[in-house]
Amino acid sequence: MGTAEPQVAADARTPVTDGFHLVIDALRLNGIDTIFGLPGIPITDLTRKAQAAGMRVISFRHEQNAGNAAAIAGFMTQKPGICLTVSAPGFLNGLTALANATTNCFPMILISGSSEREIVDLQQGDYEEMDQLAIAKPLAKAAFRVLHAEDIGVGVARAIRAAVSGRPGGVYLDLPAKLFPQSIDASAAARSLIKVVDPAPRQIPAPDAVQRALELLRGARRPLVLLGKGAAYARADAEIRDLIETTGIPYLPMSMAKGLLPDTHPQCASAARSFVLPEADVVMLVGARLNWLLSHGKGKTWGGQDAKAWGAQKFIQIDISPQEADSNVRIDAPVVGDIGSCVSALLAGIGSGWVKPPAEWLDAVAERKNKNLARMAETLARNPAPMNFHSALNVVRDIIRANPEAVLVNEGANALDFTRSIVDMYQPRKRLDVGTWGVMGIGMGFAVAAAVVSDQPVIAIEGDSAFGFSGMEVETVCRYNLPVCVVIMNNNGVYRGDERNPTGGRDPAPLVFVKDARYEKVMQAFGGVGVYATTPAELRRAMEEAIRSRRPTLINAVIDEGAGTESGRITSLNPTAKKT
Ligand code: ADP
Ligand code: TPW
Ligand code: MG
Repeated sequence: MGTAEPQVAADARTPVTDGFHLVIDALRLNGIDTIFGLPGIPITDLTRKAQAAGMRVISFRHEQNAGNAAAIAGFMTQKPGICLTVSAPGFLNGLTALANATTNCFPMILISGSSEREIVDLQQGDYEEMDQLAIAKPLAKAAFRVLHAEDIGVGVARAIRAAVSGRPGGVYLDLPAKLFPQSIDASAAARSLIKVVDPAPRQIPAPDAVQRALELLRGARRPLVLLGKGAAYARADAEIRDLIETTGIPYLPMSMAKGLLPDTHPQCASAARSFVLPEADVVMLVGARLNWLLSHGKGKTWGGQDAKAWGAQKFIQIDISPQEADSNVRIDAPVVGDIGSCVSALLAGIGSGWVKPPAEWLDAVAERKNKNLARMAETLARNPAPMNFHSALNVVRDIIRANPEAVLVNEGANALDFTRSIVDMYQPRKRLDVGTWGVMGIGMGFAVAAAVVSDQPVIAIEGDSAFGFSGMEVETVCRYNLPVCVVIMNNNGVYRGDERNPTGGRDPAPLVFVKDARYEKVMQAFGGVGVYATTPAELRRAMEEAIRSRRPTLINAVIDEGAGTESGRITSLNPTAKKT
C-alpha cells in the first residue's frame, strides 16, 4: 500500500510529503510516542513508518486488546492513548474498547483506516465497506473524518482536545485509505500541523460554589469523602492528601482510586464501608459518580427504607462535568471544575480554624473498621486445602506490600471482588480494573499498556473466565518481553466450577470449563515462564521470582472450585442467582 518515503515533485525542487508522514508528525508534535494497534489494509505502512520514525508501535493479536491498552494508557498518562485499526471488522473490534473508554472517562483516540467514501456511500460493496463514522458517533465523545492531507493537523488536534478536555473520553478519527498516499507540499504540510496549546485547560470552580461546599462540611457531624477514579486521573495527589489530612474526614476510595492515599491510611474507611455509607450525614464525592457502583446514592446502602428511598445524606460533588450533579439524587453543593483546582480552592477556604469531625464519629468508624480488619486477618491466616481466594490473595497482598510500585490489573467476579477488598494499594493509579461497566476482557490489554507506559512490574489477577477474553495476548507479552506476571485464579469456571448439567445430558453446564485446565502452558508456548501452583507457598515463590526476573510469567493458581459465589459481590443485581 501507498508510497514509501517522502518524494520529490516532478520539478525536483519542491519537497513533498504525504498523509502517512503527516499523521505521524501530527501525533509526535503533540507528544504522542506510542501506538497500540493491529496492522492490515490500509494502515500497514502507517505502523511501519511510525516505528521507523521512532514511535513505539505495540502490535496486538486482537484490536479490542489494543483498544483497552490505549484507553488505560490514557488514564495513566493524561495523554490520549492511540489505538490503530484496519477498516470495518478491525474498527468494530476496537469499538468496544472505545465505548468502554468513554464510559470510564478515559482519554483515547481510535484511529481506523476506512474504505473508499464514494463506494461506501453508494453501498457498492467495497473491501471492508462500512460507514464507520456514523457507527462510532453514538459510542464516542466525538468523531471526526479527515479527507484531505492538509486537514490532518486539524483532525488530530481536534481529536486530542476532545479526548482530554473537560470530562475525558474516547474519540474516533476516521482516516480513509485514499488519504495516506496523498502528497502535499512539505512546507505547506508543516504549516498545517497544530501543536495543541493547553489541551486540558484547568477549570477553576466558582467561589460561591466552594463556599457552599465548605459550609456543608463545617456543619457535618458525620462527614465522609468518596474518592473516585476521576480523582486518581486528575493527578492532584498531594492536594487530595492534604485535604483529607487537614480536615480529618474519613474517606472511601472507589476501586481504581485505591492507593491515591495508601489503603493503610488511618482515615481510610474501606473496611467499614457498609457502616459509613448509611451513617454519614454529609458526603463529598471527588471524581466519583453516584452510579450503580454506589447504589445510585439511595436505598438501604445509604440508610433509605427500601431500594428506592433516599437516605438522609447531603451531598457535595466535585466534578469537571456540570451535568453530573443530580443524576441520581439531589446534589446540595455541586463544585464544578478540575479536581486539582477544586481541592486547592477548598483547602484555601478552610484556612486555619478547621475543627476535625466529632470524636464520636471517628471512634465509631475506627471501631467498626478494626473489628472487620481483625476478622479479615483471621480468615487470611487460614490455609485450607484446596487453596481458596483468601489464602491465594493473602500472598498477592504481601507481594504488593513489598512491591508497591507494581501495577495491579484485575478482572473476574470473585477474583475481582476478593482482590479489591484483600489487596491493599499504596500508590496512586496502580490498580486498573473492570471499571464502570464491570467489563471482562480488559486484562491483557491493560497489562501490556501498564508495562509499556510505566516500565514497572505488572501483576494481573485474573479469573479463569476473565482471562479467556484476552488470553492470546500472552504472546504479545512475550514478544515485547514485558515484566507481566499473570495469576489465574482457576476455579474451573464462571463464578465457580462445580455446576452440573441438570439433565445429565452430554453438554457441560453453561458456567463451567475444562477441569484442571493447564493455562500455564499457554505462556510456555511463547517462551514465557509457566507455573502450576496449588498452595500459597508455591504461588508466593513463583510471584517473587516473576518480580525478580521481570520475565513474562503465568501462574495457574488452582482454587477450590466451590469457593466462589454467583456474580461475586453483586448478587443484588442478579436476583435469581443460584444460592450457594
Ligand atoms: P468511580 O467509578 O471511581 O466512582 P467514575 O468513573 O464514576 O469514578 O467517575 C469519575 C468522574 O470524575 C466523572 O464524573 C468525571 O467527569 C470526573 N472527572 C474526570 N477527570 C476529572 C478531573 N480532572 N477533574 C474533575 N473531575 C474529573
Ligand atoms: C464482556 C459477565 C461477569 S464476571 C464473568 C462474566 C462472564 C466471569 C467470572 O468468572 P471468572 O471469575 O473470571 O472465572 P470467578 O473468580 O468469579 O470465577 N461479558 C463481558 N463482560 C461481563 N461482565 C460478562 C460477560 C461476567
Ligand atoms: Mg472462575
